[in-house]
Amino acid sequence: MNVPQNLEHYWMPYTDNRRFKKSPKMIVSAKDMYYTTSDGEEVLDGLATLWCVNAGHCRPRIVEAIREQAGKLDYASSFSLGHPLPFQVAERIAGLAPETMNHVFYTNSGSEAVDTALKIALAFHRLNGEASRTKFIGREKGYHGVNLAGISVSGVPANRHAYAGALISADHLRHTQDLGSRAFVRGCAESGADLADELENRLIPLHGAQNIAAVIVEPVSGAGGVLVPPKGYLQRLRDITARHGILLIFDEVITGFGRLGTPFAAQYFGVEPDLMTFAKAITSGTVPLGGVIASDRVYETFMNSPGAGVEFVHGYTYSGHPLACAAAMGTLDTYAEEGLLTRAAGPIASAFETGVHGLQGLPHVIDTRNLGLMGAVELAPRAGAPGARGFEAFEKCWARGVFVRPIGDCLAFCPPLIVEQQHLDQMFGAVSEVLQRLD
Ligand code: PXG
Ligand code: PLP
Repeated sequence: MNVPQNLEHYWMPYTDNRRFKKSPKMIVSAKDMYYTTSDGEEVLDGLATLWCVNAGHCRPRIVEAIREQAGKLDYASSFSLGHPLPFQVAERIAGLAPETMNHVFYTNSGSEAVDTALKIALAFHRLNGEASRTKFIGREKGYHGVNLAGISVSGVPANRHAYAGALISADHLRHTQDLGSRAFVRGCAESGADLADELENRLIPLHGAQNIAAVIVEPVSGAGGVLVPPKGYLQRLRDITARHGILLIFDEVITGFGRLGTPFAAQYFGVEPDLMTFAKAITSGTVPLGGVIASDRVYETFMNSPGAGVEFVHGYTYSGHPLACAAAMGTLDTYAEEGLLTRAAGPIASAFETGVHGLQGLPHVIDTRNLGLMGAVELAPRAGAPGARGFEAFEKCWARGVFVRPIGDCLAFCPPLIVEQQHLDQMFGAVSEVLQRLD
């Protein structure tokens, strides 16, 4: 296989470059549930790569849609011009989204989707004569991408510290994890909805509702370690935000497009936010595409704004890119034809749950958790070396031909939605063998 000799010029994202370049893990091709490495080994993709390849790799309809589009209309801008595909994709997304959420603004990534949603919230309040609503509320352990506004609302400490002076105004709810009373829970915990009351009891009195633009949360935290909300928690956030004129944003970059067995997590939980972000699985990871879905109320506020001209002063060169939209069409076709958006509500999700919780009792395991087709096992950290045990477990799983993601001392599982029992057996079998022998 063709492995580049010179690795120096690529400054790799979110990577220990020095470590990687000493011993590179190089993927050269992929099909369905598996990668092939430069050594010719097959590796099971246990994380839909980065929580996005929901249809599996190199699926024919998606490949064909991209190929065909590249030769037909390679690029056209969406700034005061149009081309058909983004309209068609938006109609399909609106058809999948909750009833009152019908308007799609495109970005190229989840990070851009988050910044876009926050800007929509600010501009929305200004149009309503409430320009003092500029503060955002995020949540500890939340991940909202890497742009400056996104890391301001995010609650992963390592992503924020180096940029502290440049963050926008935000405060944070507590996260919902409690290893004391809610470890090894299957799905949503019965207790803990009252954690949402902190918004009304502490944060709103502290900052003043009239100064708060929006609350942003992932329905299920992903990159923070797969934290599943307690029953009723998200509904309570909805009730409180509505009472105080605060917008609620669901960051569905991971949960969107079938991860919980419904098109969006909003439907799984039966809670309608004002704005939802998406990215990743809209194209099954094939071509960068993200966006924000706005409720009718939010969209109409912009469309009814006084005067003529651009209603929302925002947009990316590649918003609604033809290749990305073609990939989205191929992806949505694949999801529809194979019933993938509901698969995580069926028997395979029960088998996944059994697999995740089957790790309980193995050495170092302090929690197992799951919802739909996302889950995690958490290991006790080594004294003085947080994350070391998790990273070693990840490397040993990779050596056994299974890719799962280390998040500190957690291993996260998020397989493509085409996953079958034999893949679950392979994945949890490898993890179990590794954990049994780990220091
Ligand atoms: N919001 C959420 C909820 C995400 O999970 C983003 C925004 C940002 O999307 P982009 O496309 O800009 O990366 C994400 C992305 C990890 C990991 O550590 C997770 C993500 C990205 C990279 C690493 O598991 N999620
Ligand atoms: N920087 C410069 C100099 C630009 O001209 C542009 C876009 O025209 C951007 C940044 C933003 O790029 P994008 O629209 O791809 O986000």
